[in-house]
Amino acid sequence: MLKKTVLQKFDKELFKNSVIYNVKTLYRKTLEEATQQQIFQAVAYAIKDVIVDNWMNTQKEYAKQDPKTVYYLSMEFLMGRALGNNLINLQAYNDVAEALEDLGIDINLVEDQEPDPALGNGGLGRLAACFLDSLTTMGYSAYGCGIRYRYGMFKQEIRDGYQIEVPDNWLADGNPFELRRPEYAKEVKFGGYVNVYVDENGRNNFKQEGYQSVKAIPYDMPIVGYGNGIVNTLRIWDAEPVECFQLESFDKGDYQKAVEQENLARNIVEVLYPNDNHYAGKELRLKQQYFFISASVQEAVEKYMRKHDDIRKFHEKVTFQLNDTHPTVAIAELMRILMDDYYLTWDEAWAVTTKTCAYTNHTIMAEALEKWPIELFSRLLPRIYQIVEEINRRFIAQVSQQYPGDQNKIAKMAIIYDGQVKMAHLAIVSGYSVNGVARLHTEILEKQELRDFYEMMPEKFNNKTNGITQRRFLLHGNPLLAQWVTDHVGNDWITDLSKISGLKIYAEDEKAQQEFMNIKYQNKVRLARYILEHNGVEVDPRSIFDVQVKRLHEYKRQLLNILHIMYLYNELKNNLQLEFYPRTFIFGAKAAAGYRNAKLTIKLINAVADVVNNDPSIGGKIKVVFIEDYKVSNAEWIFAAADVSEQISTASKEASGTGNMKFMLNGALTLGTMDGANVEIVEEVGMENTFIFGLSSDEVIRFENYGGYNPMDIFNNDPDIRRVLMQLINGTFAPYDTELFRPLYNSLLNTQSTSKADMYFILKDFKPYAEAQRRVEAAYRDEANWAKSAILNVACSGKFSSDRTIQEYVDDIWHLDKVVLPKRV
Ligand code: 26W
Repeated sequence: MLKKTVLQKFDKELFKNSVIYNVKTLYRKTLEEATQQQIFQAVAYAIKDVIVDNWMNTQKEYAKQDPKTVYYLSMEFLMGRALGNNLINLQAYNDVAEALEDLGIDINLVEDQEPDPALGNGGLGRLAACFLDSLTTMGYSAYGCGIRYRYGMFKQEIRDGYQIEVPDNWLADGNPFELRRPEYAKEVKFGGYVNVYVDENGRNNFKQEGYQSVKAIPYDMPIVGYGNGIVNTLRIWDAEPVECFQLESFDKGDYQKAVEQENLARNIVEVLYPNDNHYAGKELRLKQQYFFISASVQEAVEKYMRKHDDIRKFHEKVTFQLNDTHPTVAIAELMRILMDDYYLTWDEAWAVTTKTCAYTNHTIMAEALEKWPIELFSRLLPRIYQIVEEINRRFIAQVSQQYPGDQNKIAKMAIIYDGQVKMAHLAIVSGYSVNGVARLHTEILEKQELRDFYEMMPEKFNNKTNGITQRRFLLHGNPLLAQWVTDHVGNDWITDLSKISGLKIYAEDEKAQQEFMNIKYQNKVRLARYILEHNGVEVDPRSIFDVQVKRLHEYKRQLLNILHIMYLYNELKNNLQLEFYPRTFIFGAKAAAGYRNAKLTIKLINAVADVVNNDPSIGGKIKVVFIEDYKVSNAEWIFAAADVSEQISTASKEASGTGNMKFMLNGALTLGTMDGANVEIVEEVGMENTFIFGLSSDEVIRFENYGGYNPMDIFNNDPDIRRVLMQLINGTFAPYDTELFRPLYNSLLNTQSTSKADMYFILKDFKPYAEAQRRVEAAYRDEANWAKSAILNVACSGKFSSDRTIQEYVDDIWHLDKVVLPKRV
């Protein structure tokens, strides 16, 4: 087997032998006979061998140093591929690439064999992945806790311009990096009823009876820190039926129950809910939540008690970060364990719980708020519901005391109200910290959405502006630019992104500008090749690459982008001599499977692409490309190749955004609204190096509070906009079905029973957007000045490292101890 010295001081021959050995023992093949997938597996196992040594060593050191640990509780971890990232963080990427080359193997092809684990929807899940990378690189003890979904986010295929969802069987070939840990299995109980017994000490004992249960089995994935030998753990839980077949007591009832329990186990981790920002209230989803939370909290408590004897001091060694409200049952589960298993009093348990749990809010979209019907919640989690009821009862008493006679306060703030359990209220009341994910977002929480809570407990509220890991999104995703940055400012930026500001002095340097533009060009060529291979569309790498990649949602306004493209196309057709800098508009987005307008927007983008890309009269000046199956792996290439970063959400709606930061780091200029973290991007790089347009969040909120605006006024008064809108319903882009895009037209103009017309202010912001787009074109024509702005974007991106974000979480919320491994000989 491979020795651990291999990557500490890379031994090429040892590594090559290890790959050959693995192909032999895993597949009974030689390298020449092995398939690409088998070679990937063999390489992954060779690397895992090294990682496991570091992993054991880290955990041993943690046991010795006993640092405080954060458990990042999240329904989603959008990790992306592991192999390349692990090699980067082991500082072995180039060595391994060379060794593979010796064997006649292209590392890119090997990396491309790995399924891209998509156990997440979008921003929230990817943030969790960046945080684990930063926590580990910075030497903090951390667990990510989540669900090992059998099927992750669906794969997207585009057929006839429509999105088709294809199951993502990411485990089909096995996952070489994971470790099954059956010795840490936990039982999780659902349903039944709660009985109270008085025990011999006169204590009330609460016992859940008549329940169904599943066995939670953890699978551990290593999280490799950059260059520090530290390996943390992402622990994702699989479900198996509990073995309960006792043949003697085998009667009809037991058989029924056994089958039901088996079905429960099979269903619970089957699939990730592909909804982003939309709460659907499905029972299975609540089961998923309690399943992974109960298992994770049980394990956290047991692990603590293996080394300590006083559960009352749990919070001194452990903190739980709730990634949005999805894991909020952790609060009641911890209370349950402390009271029912460790016999703490309510007050003692509450003292521990409220010092352990902290909550991050990721959205203010009303339709995303989790509110479980009491009937469902109490039926599924009877003991947990009792505890939530008691938390609510005590909280309401407190509100009544502080605001005597103010029923309205109770109506607005209660945890249980109107037949519903409000998870955000539970998280705020029971946690010691509530944070938003960008300055503007936190301000909106404090002043609007959570105002009553902020007034009552201002000390809990704080902001943690999101960040991204430069290791994946520059060092791995854009090796050419990464090398160029290192050549100019040294390589400290890899673990301290503030150092990238050293690039500022090169912004006006002509040679640097040319080098930068050349790198961008090469990355555009790489992406163009990908687009040709995957979409069959030829795009010109000399054109402006204008990119919008993110989940498809009305508030993100992909519709604004495509309507503007229709407008540009009209302008060009009107005047074929128009001075027009060639533009490639690139989209990538998955729509929730049941989200009609989102799916129709994908169809519209593809329909416009069909017409525009095939109209010889415009001489290829506009190309529209919809990249199928946008995911972490192709995202890395897309960011690297972008000139323009479209961040055009309706102001106040995008909590932060993190794609915006990835574009900036890769030297794209932001075209955006003053929303989310865009505000802070502008603050860092300067308004003059961005293209900002549109309503401010205050203006949007004012419109919303005073009944909106009338988009018909714009329709009536603006012939350009009117023409574009008419093209939605006159068959310009769907001659075979002129009514096809009617729902989009209606969403902009018709006051329907369910929603306001143009809820997202697309028509209101249309002309300001078009004007900003004209500024983009003018700016791009001045290549030197564009290069200067692009370099400044890279140079000013330091704040947006998730290392900075994590350090703020550590300083203000978690108070973790930094671990340094002793040097190994
Ligand atoms: C219950 C259904 C559901 C599913 C996912 C509701 C809400 C969500 C997420 C909270 C949505 C989400 O991913 N929000 C995004 O979080 C990112 C990380 O903080 C932010 O950068 C994005 O602005 C925000 O939309």
